[in-house]
Amino acid sequence: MHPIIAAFHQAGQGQVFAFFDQLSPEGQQRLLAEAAEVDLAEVDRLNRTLVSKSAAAGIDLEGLAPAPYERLPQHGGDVDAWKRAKKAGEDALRAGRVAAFTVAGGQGTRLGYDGPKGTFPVTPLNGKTLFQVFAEKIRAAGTRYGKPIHWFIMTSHQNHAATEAFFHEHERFGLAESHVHFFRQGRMPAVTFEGKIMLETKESLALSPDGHGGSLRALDRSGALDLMAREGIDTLSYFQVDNPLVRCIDPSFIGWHLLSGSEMSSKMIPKAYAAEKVGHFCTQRGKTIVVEYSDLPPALQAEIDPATGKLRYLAGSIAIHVLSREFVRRMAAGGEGVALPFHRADKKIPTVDAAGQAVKPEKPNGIKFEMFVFDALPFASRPLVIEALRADDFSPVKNADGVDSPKTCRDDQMRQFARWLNAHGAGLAVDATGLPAVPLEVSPLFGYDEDSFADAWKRLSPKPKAGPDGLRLG
Ligand code: UD2
Repeated sequence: MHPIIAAFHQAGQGQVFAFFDQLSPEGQQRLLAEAAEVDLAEVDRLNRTLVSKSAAAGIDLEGLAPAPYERLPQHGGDVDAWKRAKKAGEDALRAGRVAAFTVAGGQGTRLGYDGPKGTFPVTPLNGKTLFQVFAEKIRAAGTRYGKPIHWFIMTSHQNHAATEAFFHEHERFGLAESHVHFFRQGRMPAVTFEGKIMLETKESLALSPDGHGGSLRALDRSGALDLMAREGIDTLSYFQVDNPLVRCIDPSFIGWHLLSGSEMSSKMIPKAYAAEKVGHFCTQRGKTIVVEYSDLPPALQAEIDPATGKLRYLAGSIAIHVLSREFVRRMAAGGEGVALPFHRADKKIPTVDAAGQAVKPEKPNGIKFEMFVFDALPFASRPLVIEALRADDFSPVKNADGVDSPKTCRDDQMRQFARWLNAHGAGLAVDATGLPAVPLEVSPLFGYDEDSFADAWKRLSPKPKAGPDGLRLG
């Protein structure tokens, strides 16, 4: 018997090869290759901790409290400390110590978009894609600090080839080939409620991406960390693919991280309302943790802090982090007690029945396992949370309509452009929410944040005026 098949039988997972004898030689090779990706000991551990009924416990709330964070100067933060942070971040950028890192392994399922999410058009007038917006921000920041910035992009098996092809087709939006790096995240097998690894077809496993937390081991496995070390990069600016407002390269944030000797730092924004779908920065037993919206009981989410009259668990996690390279390496290596936990999600998983016929389930029939990057926080020394402005950092595209949709995101981009312009006397008419009366778009290559915009605007002569069709800059 093939050693992989024998190992699966020994682990009680022999069902994976139930149809093996009926497969073509190619089909057999495919199944064996996928099976070789599976860490049977890890699956066994997950079966004991997450799948078995006795293991199904709620989240541990003991000693949970809101995490402290560094306030912005305009909200009472230390003005000089923010200035020092910005300077330190700019120095690190000039020294080429910082790389950008995007997790882009997810599919745009909720958005109903077929294709890598980064290829979705988002800007209000030119319809630039998410990837183009990030590429231009990164390119412009490299120019500003005199050092081209490396960009690492994590894809998944489903979208890797399409993502690479998209960048190739667009000549990486002007970034050098040597500075854009793609690598795939790992996969995990789905299991039944009895802990049996599931087949998707007779010749393939039901495999799915291992969550954005898989990015830490994927950075290591792909050689990205070694490349960074060779290039003198020790700091990663981490963001998600769905948020074009993000300051991909934020000197103040980078500087706060470096000056405080933190291994992992995060941005918070005050939650807009109790049920907003973001994580919560908390402390527990001396550690900083993020408790996901689906895990924090609604009563706690709605609790009011009598001292401020605001939500007690106000600090929302918007999935923007700075990570130290060697911290990522340590997390990836694992070892005694150092590992990201897996989370369980019960899902409808297309599979085959005992006769090998395709089954499309109507209710959840199995479990997927995912790791979350924020679960690295409790392992980091001196983790730091800093405040950010929603208007400058967060407007994701997640749903086809309603909140966090293409429309809300376009409007938020235009509000930001109007704010930048009006800060310099452009005199644009805006409504009570700051939305301009005419459409606007500022290219990141003109200005990608308040400072770079201000510099470009000062140089511009004559100053353009918005016509009835709006205004495009850059
Ligand atoms: C995430 C956070 C939430 C909040 C919100 C802000 C989790 C569990 N929740 O919610 O607290 O910060 O974002 O927008 O993270 N991805 C991969 N590989 C995977 C899975 C996801 O690369 O296997 C990427 C995906 O491409 C996207 C990001 O991770 O860039 C977030 O994924 P999501 O849409 O599943 O996260 P969401 O909106 O539930």
